[in-house]
Amino acid sequence: MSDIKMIVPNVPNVPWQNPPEKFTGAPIWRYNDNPIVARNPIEGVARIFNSAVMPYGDEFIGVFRGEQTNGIPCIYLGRSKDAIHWDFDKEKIPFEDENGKSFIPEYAYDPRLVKVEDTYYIIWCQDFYGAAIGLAKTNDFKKFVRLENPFLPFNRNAVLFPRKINGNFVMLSRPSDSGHTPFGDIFVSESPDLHYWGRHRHVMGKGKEWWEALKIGGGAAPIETSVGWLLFYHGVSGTCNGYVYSIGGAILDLENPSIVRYRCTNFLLTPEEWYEERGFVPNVCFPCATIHDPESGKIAIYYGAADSYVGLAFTKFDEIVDYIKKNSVVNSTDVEIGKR
Ligand code: BMA
Repeated sequence: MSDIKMIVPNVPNVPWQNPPEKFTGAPIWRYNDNPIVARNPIEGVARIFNSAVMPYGDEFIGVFRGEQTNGIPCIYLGRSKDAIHWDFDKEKIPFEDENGKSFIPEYAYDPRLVKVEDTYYIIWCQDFYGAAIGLAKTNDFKKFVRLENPFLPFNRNAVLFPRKINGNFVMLSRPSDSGHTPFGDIFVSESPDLHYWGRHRHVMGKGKEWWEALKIGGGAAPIETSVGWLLFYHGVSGTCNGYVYSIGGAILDLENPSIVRYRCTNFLLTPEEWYEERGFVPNVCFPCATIHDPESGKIAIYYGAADSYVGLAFTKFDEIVDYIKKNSVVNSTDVEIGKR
């Protein structure tokens, strides 16, 4: 019996498929019937990928990046009984601002969905005189109130922690430029009220291993555990044939997440299957969410595949933590407080 645990509510109906007999790398395996969302899922939407899901009541709900047939990404709501088969709304999420005025972002991509206390937050990338982070809240998935942009441009990748730390909301983000940024480290910022953000700290930079040697970015919302915040993030290799996105794993300090306790030197999952290697943008595994159950230790990881599909992979909590710890290499900028 393992003495480490996830400090999260039970989700007994977490989607699951048993592991293969053995692994050559990390103990993480793909769902046999991947991809779980195929092309042309809704009228007017050519591809759904880089999307985030979570339990909602006895079922599941999610925010999905849908690339419309004009090529512009928007966020759509989806619901599912088993977290594998999804029904999508035909219309984009109808945000409104804090005065009740309709707000439809010009474009919106890579949404994350995180519950803090009793409220659900959607975090995504949108235009703010350049690519920046958008933020909205909902309590019922009917009314979606868009809040102030948390950060200045350019920043295209952010995810909120699922609880306040020392009384503040906490967000990971990756400052960047407006395009396909050839650099990028993960930073953490705090806010007492989701309007004013500060106390910015560096969390971790690109790795020295080649799979994450170009840039990194936050992925799924960190999972609170007795060893720290378990983070599945993306690491990018800049090859002569374009970027390759893999899934990495790290564990951040519980009370001070700018400190990296463990960081796996190997990728956990890298493009290997046809739906990861072939698509609108080949060679992309881009994690955006997990569904996890502390009782069984099951973790389901949702990731975008080749900017074309949604993929699902599984791991066991104690095995993945063990793998990350055994293969951990942290450098001086990982373990410092991240303030200069
Ligand atoms: C990143 C983001 C992601 C995308 C990835 C690969 O910069 O735009 O949405 O999945 O590139 O194209």
